[in-house]
Amino acid sequence: MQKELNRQWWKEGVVYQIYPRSFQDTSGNGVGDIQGIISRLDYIKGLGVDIIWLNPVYESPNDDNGYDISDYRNIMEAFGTMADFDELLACMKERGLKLVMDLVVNHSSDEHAWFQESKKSRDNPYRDYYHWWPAEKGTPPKRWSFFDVESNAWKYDEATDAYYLHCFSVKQPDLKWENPKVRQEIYDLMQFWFDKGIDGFRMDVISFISKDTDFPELPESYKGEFIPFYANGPKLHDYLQEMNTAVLSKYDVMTVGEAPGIGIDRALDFVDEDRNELNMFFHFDLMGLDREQGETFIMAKEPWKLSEFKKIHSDWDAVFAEKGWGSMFLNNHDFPRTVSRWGNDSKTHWYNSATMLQTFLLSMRGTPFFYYGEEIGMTNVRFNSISDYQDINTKNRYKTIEQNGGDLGAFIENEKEASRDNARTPMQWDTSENAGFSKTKPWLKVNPNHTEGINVAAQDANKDSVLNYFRRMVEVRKDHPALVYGSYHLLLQADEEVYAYSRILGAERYLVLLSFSIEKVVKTIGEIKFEKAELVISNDDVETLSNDKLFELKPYQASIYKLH
Ligand code: TEU
Repeated sequence: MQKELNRQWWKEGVVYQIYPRSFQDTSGNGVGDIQGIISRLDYIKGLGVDIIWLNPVYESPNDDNGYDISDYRNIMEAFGTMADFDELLACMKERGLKLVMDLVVNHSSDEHAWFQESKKSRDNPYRDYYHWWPAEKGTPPKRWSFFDVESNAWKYDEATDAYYLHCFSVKQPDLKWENPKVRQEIYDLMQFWFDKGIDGFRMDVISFISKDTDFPELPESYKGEFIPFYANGPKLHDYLQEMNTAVLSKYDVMTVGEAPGIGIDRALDFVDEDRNELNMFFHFDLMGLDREQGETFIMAKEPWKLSEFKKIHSDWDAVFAEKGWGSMFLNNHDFPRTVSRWGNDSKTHWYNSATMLQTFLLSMRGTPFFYYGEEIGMTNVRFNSISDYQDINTKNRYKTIEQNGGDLGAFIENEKEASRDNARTPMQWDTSENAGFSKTKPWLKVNPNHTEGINVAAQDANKDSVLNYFRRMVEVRKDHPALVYGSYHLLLQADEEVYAYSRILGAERYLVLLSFSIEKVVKTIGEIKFEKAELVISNDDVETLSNDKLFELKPYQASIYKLH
């Protein structure tokens, strides 16, 4: 018997992520702003997407581009004012677009008033808002930091002769969730934004919020990988359930946690509807596929295998087949560009691979998240010189390698494929000097390929562009509930060239064929006869073969068929 669909707007919606610094500058400071987003809302609506996830726009000294918040109830000056924000929300509502904000509460900025108070004295009322280790207890047990030149998450502060914990940069002290006052502050600020009318939160490193505040020496099980260790805090689910009761349950909103360190074994603890925690979360299994495992972001020596790519997605789909719900993404502001990483951004294969990957995200079961520029196939910028990079992660790791006398040339080669700045270059609107992003020098260099067809103006005018394929494929998802709610069945499991699966809802059956090969391929899938199959969409010409059990795919071709 077919189970009930449990329809939700956030399952059916397509998400468009905007990194506000890089989207559209209207004030002329080289940094994107809220008025810029407003000016592009018709474009966004015209993509067919439903939900915007906005990276942080709150007041911040920008040590980590807004992920270091100094006031949760104010807008960053470079982005505009609260009046601009209210206008954005109103304009989005007029167009039927939903807004999901970033909630960054594992840590604040060290310039937040709470931390400014906390560091003043050991008996300050805000002392216990952060994790402090008094120096008379000796050096604190090792904890690893993402953005610290020494990779040390403890920073000594002379004023009170104590260390504070910062899992990210020294300017991002971790908030102490174990303190009920901190949790109440967070629930209050969430309520502040919900009362304005926003539609949800993407929750930054939510898997890290709970800590063992005794800070024991690392356990035996610790194998040099901090992320799963950080993600396994003792009270994590108590806090999420409390947050749900206190705030989330009162609104019809969407939540998506960023959950590094969470694998399929613990997935349902977050999103099983009966547990009242979150709607979905981002896992990082795919993002780790072509990286060395451990504490680094270094590219793996071996290329990734399609069979592994399929296994990750098939395993995650299976977890949520009966309960919970998944999310699908191939890149975001922390990872290189989709077409450069998972496809092929050479002139020959760029169009097919960019549109094939769009077809993939839009034909899988979880909610698809697209990152600005993905709809026009934006690529990695691959800066040659450290002076072009702005990202704290790249800059601080460069310093570490420099201090240790390591191979800086090899590091820059790595960053050309791995740096977060690849995904942060300004949106490519047209062929003008700064790609239509700004009238002045942008905060991060524009990718020169905006003059070579990778821009909105050119692609809008061309019916066979990546952009117009994206629009058509979004419509295909909307028109076929089986692509949203249907069950997923992997076919050709071990094949290293073609990713094939079916999506089935009631009597409706669809077959998705995705080639990841740079060669033309001819294959067969059991008894499926292509003569009878009805083509729904393809990004290339479809050949009819004389043997109707065979199908052919051009390099990076994607096709969806309705099966009868
Ligand atoms: O990122 C957390 C983070 O570092 C992971 O996404 C990481 O990339 C992954 O675990 C690698 O396996 C979030 C934000 O997205 C990022 O932009 C911020 O810099 C960071 O938190 C700190 O707020």
